[in-house]
Amino acid sequence: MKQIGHFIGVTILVAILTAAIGLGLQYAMQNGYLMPPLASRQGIWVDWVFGYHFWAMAFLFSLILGFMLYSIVAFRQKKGEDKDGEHFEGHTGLEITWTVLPLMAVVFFAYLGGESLTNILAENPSAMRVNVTGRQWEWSFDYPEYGITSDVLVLPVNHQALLRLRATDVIHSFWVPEFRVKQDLLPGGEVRDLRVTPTLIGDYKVRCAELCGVQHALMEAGVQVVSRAEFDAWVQQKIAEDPCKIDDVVGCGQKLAQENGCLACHSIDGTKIIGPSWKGIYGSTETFTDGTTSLVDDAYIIESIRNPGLKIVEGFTNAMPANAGEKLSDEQLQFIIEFIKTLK
Ligand code: HEC
Ligand SMILES: [Cu+2]
Repeated sequence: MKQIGHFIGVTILVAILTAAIGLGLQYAMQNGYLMPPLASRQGIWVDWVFGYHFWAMAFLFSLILGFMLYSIVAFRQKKGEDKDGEHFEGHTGLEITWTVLPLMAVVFFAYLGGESLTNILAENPSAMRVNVTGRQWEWSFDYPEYGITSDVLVLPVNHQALLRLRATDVIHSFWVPEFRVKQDLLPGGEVRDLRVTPTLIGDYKVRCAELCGVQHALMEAGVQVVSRAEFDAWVQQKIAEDPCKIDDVVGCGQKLAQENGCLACHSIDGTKIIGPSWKGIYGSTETFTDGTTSLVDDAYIIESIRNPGLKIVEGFTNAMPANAGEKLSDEQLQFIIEFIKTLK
């Protein structure tokens, strides 16, 4: 009889703790203390699953804490009591309970996971495509439907974007916390898809969520969710100011160097980053690790881009990816050379 009393006591305690902690977590979640504001339709499903997880966490935490607190008080050592407590071994009913209940819980969460994944992957046939490239250590965004490229991801609100993700060097990961969803970018030509329907106008940040080298922590880009009208105006402006569309050879070279990630390793102001600065190199004489030298002219620059491992500039390592310039045509290489020539 006394046992039933203890059981009721501890059950009430666990229930109260679960309710208090669970409600606290729900409150914290809804008021932005646990996660940044929700800004995508896909994220609704992530938060939905999180909501259940918080209850599971509150319950399991309370189960341990409740039994512990209860035992500390109810079963504390009484005056004059100096023997060991009663010893028991095995309890079939208890063992069946703690096998079956967790099994049901796991199956329930598997159902929640499947349900939310189905909704997160739901395709909208009119989605806008954006090709996202991640490389050490920056992002670029191509809009094939408009022929524009940007280093900021601009998305119209309430319109599904189909992000087609790829990496050129190592594994990166696309993550905008407000969108909740996350997807790795793989090197080797494989493209991964991520669908995002932004729901909240505002400025966010995409950050790389996969350790990808020394400047991993700095691998960020702006994300702007704007109205449809603002998006259209942005596209028009991008087209109008594209130097490659208005025969500005030097400007186009600079843009290509930016878009192809060259400027992440090559400064234009003399600073040494991963690779040699481009300032003043055109017409100078370069010394290589094997002691040989070469004049920096068009042919040398083309060779350095097409076959970076051939000659390694003294003081540097063979860190330039062999495919750094794979997307560049011969004509585009010439634009980059024209740009390098201006960096005196
Ligand atoms: C991950 C860093 C990295 C990226 C990205 C990169 N490079 Fe390099 N680059 C280097 C390093 C390191 C060297 C020096 C070692 C060598 O000669 O290969 C170098 C050398 C060069 C040189 C010879 C410079 C000199 O002073 O002799 C040229 C030209 C060049 N890169 C052009 C480019 C272009 C164009 C791009 C973009 C399409 C690019 N690089 C992208 C790291 C990089
Ligand atoms: Cu990265």
